[in-house]
Amino acid sequence: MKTILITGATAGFGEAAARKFVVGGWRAIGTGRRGERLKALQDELGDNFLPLEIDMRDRDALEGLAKLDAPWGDIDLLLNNAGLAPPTDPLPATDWDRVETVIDTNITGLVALTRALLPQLIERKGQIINLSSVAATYPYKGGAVYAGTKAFVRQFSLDLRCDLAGTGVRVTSIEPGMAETEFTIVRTGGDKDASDKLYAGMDPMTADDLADLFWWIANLPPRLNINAVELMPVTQSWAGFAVNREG
Ligand code: NDP
Ligand code: 8X3
Repeated sequence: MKTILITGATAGFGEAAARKFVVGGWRAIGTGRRGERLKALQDELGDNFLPLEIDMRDRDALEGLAKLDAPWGDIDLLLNNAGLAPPTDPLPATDWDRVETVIDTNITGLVALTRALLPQLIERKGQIINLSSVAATYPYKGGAVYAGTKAFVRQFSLDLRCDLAGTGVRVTSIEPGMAETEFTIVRTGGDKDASDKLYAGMDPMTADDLADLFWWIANLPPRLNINAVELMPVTQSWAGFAVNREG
């Protein structure tokens, strides 16, 4: 039986991935700050789901994930999914706490956890799937900090492959566009109406779409590395450059 470690399993992509992998016969370790949600997921999924209440900003706790007892310690796949965005306000108008939380979670936590798990992933010829975003490639107004963190994740994923040459460890950067989860509710500081409005009438991707993609990548032959996957709902595309003619 294989084991996946999913960061951010309390909502969205991570929660859907936990269901997909446990139902598919894997063991799943799920982390997040909301312990009651992890407990509910364990009640639903049973003994093959291990809930661990961990904040991505707690480096000691992240490093502890590399020292779990068997069978949980035999991690085959690290799904670096936990992440969030600050509001799309201009940077000077955005609370520093929000900015710092996003950078610490999306970048520092992800790197700390990956670094801690790499020795055992190398030993097991394991796999890493990192959540980047289309925001890593295509700029939009109010996206600077979030997009910057996701560009980091994309480049970190590609460069890590160079370090891991010859180890058999696979690394993938997933770069989704709009998917309806709690992402926009969190980004707007809890504004469910704003979130509903953003996704209204545009048939966004779902958390299950992403879980299906993770499952496909996890079950490919070990000779194959998917470097990066960029995906969007059919209804989302690009708006072109903005030109300011007033100087
Ligand atoms: P959700 O808001 O639905 O879920 C985010 C998850 O991340 C939650 O489980 C949350 O857990 C966890 N998380 C956030 N901050 C922390 C933290 N400091 N410590 C521990 N866990 C944390 O969002 P999505 O499922 O949509 O997002 C998952 C990933 O996909 C993110 O990295 C996001 O940037 C990325 N993404 C999302 C897109 C979208 O349109 N939805 C598109 C492209 C990329 P808790 O709050 O309980 O700690
Ligand atoms: C989130 C996708 O398009 O809202 O990463 O920036 S988008």
